[in-house]
Amino acid sequence: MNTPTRGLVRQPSGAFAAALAREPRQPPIDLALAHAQHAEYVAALRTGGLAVTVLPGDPDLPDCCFVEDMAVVAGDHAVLTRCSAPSRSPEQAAVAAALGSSLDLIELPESACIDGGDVLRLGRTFYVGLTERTTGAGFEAFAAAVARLGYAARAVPVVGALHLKCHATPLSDDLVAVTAGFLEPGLFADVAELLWLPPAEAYAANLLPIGCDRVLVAAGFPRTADALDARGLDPVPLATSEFAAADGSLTCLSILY
Ligand code: CIR
Repeated sequence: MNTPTRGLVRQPSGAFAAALAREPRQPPIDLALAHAQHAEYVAALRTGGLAVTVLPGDPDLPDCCFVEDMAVVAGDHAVLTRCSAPSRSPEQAAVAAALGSSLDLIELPESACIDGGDVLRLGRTFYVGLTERTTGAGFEAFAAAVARLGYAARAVPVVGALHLKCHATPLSDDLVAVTAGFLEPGLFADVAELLWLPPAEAYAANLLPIGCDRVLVAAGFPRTADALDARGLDPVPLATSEFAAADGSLTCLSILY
């Protein structure tokens, strides 16, 4: 995995309390707390040495802080995804404009539905979760786009989660953190070692490596942090309660490249 040097994030919308959520939380999202947690996230990326561009939130786009879903970086290109949630499509313009200053942009056909949260890369292969957000047509279109850049793509059936990266996140090109019991055990076994995480802490399987063995992990999941530590990695716990309330976690909040 090439160590990223840049990050793109977007502040929570003033309407973040109206973000999509499969089971809306009571009490509702606390916007001030969301901003504070987001600021801590940005600070952690910067402490890790990343140059971070922070886009302002848009009061008309409740989910706009979840930039990951809008684009997937492949080398010096960014594939612009197509989010199947209609309220989210307009989030992409600002993300594309920011990435377009340093990356070549690739558009997918309108028939393709694919969220960045469903895409992870190990070396020259992208794994794409088939979920309620990413269709077979989305996978096919994405696979064709990255094939032209010299990458392979494999589809991964996912059940019981919004996105593939709810259950599996790469910690390096040859190590993937996976929640036990959620994905087919042999899925990455031919290309990467698996770091099994406890199902009781399933939310914390969404981890974000930021270089120098540092890994951002949701706060409050000690067994996951211990598993990282035992592996010689440096877990950096961050509070994510307000993003979790909108079905989001750590990777969702940035595009690192
Ligand atoms: C949504 O439902 O689209 C947002 N509320 C959450 C998106 C989370 N994104 C991600 O996991 N990549």
